Amino acid sequence: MNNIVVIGGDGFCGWPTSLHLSRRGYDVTIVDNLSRRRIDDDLGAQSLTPITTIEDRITAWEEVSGRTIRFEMLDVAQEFDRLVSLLAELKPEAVVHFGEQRAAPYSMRGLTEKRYTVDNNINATHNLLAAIAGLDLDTHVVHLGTMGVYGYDGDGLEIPEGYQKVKVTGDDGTEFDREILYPTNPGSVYHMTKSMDQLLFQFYAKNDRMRITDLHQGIVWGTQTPETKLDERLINRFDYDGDYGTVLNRFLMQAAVGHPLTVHGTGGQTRAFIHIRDTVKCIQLAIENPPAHGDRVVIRNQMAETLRVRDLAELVANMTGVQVAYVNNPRNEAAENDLRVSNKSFRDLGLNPMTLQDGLLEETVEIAEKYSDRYVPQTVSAGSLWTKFQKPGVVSEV
Ligand code: NAD
Ligand code: USQ
Repeated sequence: MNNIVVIGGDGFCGWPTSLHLSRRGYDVTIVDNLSRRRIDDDLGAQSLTPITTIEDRITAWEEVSGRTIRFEMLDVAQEFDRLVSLLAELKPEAVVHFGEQRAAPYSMRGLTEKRYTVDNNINATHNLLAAIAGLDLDTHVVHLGTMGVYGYDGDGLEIPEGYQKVKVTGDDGTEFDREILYPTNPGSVYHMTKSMDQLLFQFYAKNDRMRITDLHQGIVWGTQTPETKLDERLINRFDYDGDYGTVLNRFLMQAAVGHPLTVHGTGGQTRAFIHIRDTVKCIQLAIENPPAHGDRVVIRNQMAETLRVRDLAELVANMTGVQVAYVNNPRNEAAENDLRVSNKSFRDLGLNPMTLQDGLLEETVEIAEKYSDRYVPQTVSAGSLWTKFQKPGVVSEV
């Protein structure tokens, strides 16, 4: 079986993906600069679950599975020559690219974080594409994009998988049919970098006939996969802090320690969700179903279901008895939106994703409650305000 490089393979999605692929016989090399662990230290916000060092993770995996994963500490955005040498040596069948700064609130904290997010994410993506093109490799790039590139001002129109058919009216009234990238409408500097990534992919697919899959993923929830459960040293990370904690993980953690659930605004925001177990399956499906040479970028929507934030809060509150707090929204986003999304392409490849109803209880008991003694109350508040017009504070508790 061929080599697979997983950039960002020490992260929340990257680690379980690396194990999933390794277990299925792929020779996995993790490339990571461990920037995420450094940001944890800077923010004083560690994973709720006790993650071990990357070296210990890899040793544990070898002991448990008999399979070897190689690790290269490398900054894809900064160390271009080392990236080129590694790719020249491995000639990977695919590179899975998770290696970006991925928190919207972190990207809106201040000028330093905005600039870091743009520099890191755009350079990382472009360096990867330029390296593969320069080496003339036949490597398939599988990138983790986000549902957020589409924006959240939906009115019920089903969001297609990346491309939109449009009619353009010329000066003389003649109508032309076009298919364009679905117009992007990012809601944070982070989401903006994912929108910019799309253009980089479009160019390299066209110019260099590179095979590229861009996965527009919804919010990932859950912690463990069958592989990360095999040994406690393999445990995946679980973030609940105001920057990196995603909404459901935050609510589960808050419920476990009796903190009122922090619903932003009215909670009318509808978002797409997928469990980490399905994320890893989707990556394998994407690797095994590459585009043909000369194809445009294949865009797949990677999500299982859509939910409104206040309904999510109600679900968790009903299960645990915790209060719900409606807080001033620190973000600049639509107060209410509909969201209908096509996920036909993964369903056609056989994905039958799990839903919140299937996994919430396990997540509450086996993660949020089990590790609640590691909870640091100071890290819970969402400190990043999107604009000077946003105000912190609780509006009401129910
Ligand atoms: P994460 O922060 O846990 O992992 C990202 C990893 O990439 C970290 O280990 C980090 O050290 C590494 N990294 C960052 N910049 C790098 C660089 N320049 N060179 C080498 N390594 C670098 O994030 P995650 O939650 O695993 O997300 C992974 C990808 O999936 C991101 O691109 C994110 O945008 C996308 N995504 C995540 C979610 C989610 O809910 N977590 C949802 C949709 C899309
Ligand atoms: N929210 C609350 N209360 C909280 C936290 C969040 O009401 O305590 C709300 C937010 O205002 C937002 C929604 O929940 O309306 C989702 O927020 P989130 O932090 O869970 O997700 P988001 O910032 O969109 O980012 C996450 C990942 C990112 C990924 C994205 C997928 O961090 O990497 O790209 O989900 S998506 O949202 O589909 O674009």
